Amino acid sequence: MSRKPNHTAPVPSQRTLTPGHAAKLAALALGLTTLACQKSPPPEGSAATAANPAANTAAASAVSPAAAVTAVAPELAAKPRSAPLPGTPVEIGGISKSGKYSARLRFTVPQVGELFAVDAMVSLADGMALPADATVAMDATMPEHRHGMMTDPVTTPLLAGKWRTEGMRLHMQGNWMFHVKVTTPQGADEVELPFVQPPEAVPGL
Ligand SMILES: [Cu+2]
Repeated sequence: MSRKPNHTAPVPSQRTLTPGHAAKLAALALGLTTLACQKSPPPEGSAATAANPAANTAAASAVSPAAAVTAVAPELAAKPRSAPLPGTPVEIGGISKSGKYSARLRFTVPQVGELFAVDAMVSLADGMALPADATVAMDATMPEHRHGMMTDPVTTPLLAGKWRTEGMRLHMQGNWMFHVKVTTPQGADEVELPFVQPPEAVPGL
């Protein structure tokens, strides 16, 4: 299944700039710096590996001290090479931090920067249905870069136990964390699911 970016709908990040959005834009500026650094990770052990981190750190620290954190782990830049390619349907799942809830996510691996949707199957950890008044929300962050998405995804119930989140957009390749936030009368809890966004496709490959 190929999901095209929606060119006609307004892009969420272009709405009125609230303080929250401004923070996200600042995070993007930070992210773009890192993206440029990670686009062509040199083979580990090569001479370029030793030279690049220093250059990256210098460039990053000109933007923000936080950006320097992203430049110190060249092994993380190599991980996306083994990730499923864009267009691949994937399913990831796990149990919430305090063990209350279970969430499984189904989506098609997006291109970097492509709007996509995620379907979430959420239940109690033992597989029993959530209470009818349960709410589910979805977010994604890059913990190593200390930023989230630039969009504000919207999650709506589809069927019993199933929710769909529209408006997800991973604007960088690399290590993301999906956060499925579940709230019921028994309490709020969060399922964290790691996902590696693969790099942009190389033309001709
Ligand atoms: Cu990032």
